[in-house]
Amino acid sequence: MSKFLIVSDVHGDRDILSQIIDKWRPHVDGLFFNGDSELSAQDNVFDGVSTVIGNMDYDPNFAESNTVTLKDVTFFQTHGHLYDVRAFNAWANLEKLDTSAEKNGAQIVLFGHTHLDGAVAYNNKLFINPGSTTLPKGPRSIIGGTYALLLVEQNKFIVQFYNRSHQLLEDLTVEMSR
Ligand SMILES: [Mn+2]
Repeated sequence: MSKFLIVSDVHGDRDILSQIIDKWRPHVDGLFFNGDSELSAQDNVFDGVSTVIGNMDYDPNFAESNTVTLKDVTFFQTHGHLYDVRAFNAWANLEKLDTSAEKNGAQIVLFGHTHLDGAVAYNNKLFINPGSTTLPKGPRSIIGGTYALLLVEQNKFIVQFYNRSHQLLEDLTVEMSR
């Protein structure tokens, strides 16, 4: 089994980002940050982390998107603002993301921007938004912020969501066959 950490939209909350990465780095096969850190791309919190630029980031050294293959899984990662992702219909407006993911041969699509956590299977891909650790929106904002882990098993993908105290939010787990 392989495991990947996915965090997004910390909006300057470097402490929680550094805490999450320190906690999970020894246990995962890849680390992703989906944009809107408001930090420098060279910040050492991003050592070994795949990052992208968000609409609130001003360091041009962040990539607009990344296609990364780790442990036989191909990820397409981007913030979402360049792909028409919007909060009001976050899970119904995935066409642009899907087209780019398809072109890049990705099975997993990682994004952020909406600050709404969730994972949805669409067009044979798994779309994952870890939510925001710091400025959560929507009905689950009462949780106070979320991030995600992707577990890749032989026949399925499992997405788990965690709160800022690193507690598993079991009810939010999403599975998709592989
Ligand atoms: Mn944001």
